Amino acid sequence: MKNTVKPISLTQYLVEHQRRNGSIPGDLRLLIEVVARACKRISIAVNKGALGDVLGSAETENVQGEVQKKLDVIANEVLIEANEWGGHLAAMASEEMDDIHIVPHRYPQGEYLLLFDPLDGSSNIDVNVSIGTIFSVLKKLDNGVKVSEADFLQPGRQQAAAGYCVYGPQTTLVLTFGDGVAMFTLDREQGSFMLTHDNVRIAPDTAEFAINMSNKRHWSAPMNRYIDECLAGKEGPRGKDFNMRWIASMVADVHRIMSRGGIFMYPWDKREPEKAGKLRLMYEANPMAFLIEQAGGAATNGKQRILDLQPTKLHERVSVMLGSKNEVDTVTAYHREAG
Ligand code: P6P
Repeated sequence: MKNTVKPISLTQYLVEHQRRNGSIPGDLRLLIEVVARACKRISIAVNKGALGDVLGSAETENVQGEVQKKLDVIANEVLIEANEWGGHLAAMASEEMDDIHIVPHRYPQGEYLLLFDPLDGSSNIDVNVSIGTIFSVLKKLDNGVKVSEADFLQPGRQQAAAGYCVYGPQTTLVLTFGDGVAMFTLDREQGSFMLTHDNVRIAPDTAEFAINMSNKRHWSAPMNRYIDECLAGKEGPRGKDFNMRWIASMVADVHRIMSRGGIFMYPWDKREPEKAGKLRLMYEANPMAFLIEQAGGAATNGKQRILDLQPTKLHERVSVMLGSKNEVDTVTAYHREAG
């Protein structure tokens, strides 16, 4: 993707965007700037690597039953501490915390809810592969009742904003407020995120798929049908060869799709049939689906639009197929045909 914009700062972008579109009220602008500053701090911690005693296991487990990495815990604490005093939030929810974190009474409460996976792909941390922070912003229900988990259980189409920050060769923040997608690259000399891409668009067709092929024997028939056709290449029903990528860090795989198209899939499989999928709806699939749709792509769970799913639990999981629209439509059609 070539850089086609004047590199203005994130702050200038947010002010000008609000002046132009009115889609970023003051508290939302403050929230995004605070999250961006937290991502800068996380990027610094991530970049220390072995020099900063931040690698390895924290010897604790999260609500998912996953062993937490030290950086998972650090990133979570950075986001909580950065966001609880500003008066823009009522509460937060994180992949790393069982329950919601209500803004303490010593601080003013705002109308927004912030959900995040503080460090997605953390199995890649110790081997120096790109990881990232994913976040989603909802508005508290206007019901005059004290904020609770019920306020968070809104379909993804209700999001006020969503984004991720990928900690890779560059630290890049990708944002949407529901009127397009913009990318900001961290200028470490200035310490500022600078606009490097605006109105990001994903091509509707692609020849690149991302899936963990080692799970193939556990997939459903339509999932196997779609991948088998991709693998059959030019001589097969798709009439073209496909390439494959799998970074095992959703943020990095999605960023590649944002940058050059593609389709990412983490489908249901029969190892744990009671689970809809591996990825989490509220703070992984919903924010990524919002961004992908805003860039002209599509995102389904194989049957329905992800952004239309009505959550029932804070940490519920979902099957995910997202990226170039025509490919997502094809794999979704196969699932629907299979019933
Ligand atoms: P697997 C990372 O743990 C994550 O939640 C996503 O970022 C990533 O796409 C997926 O899991 C990788 O899962 O089973 O391939 O290790």
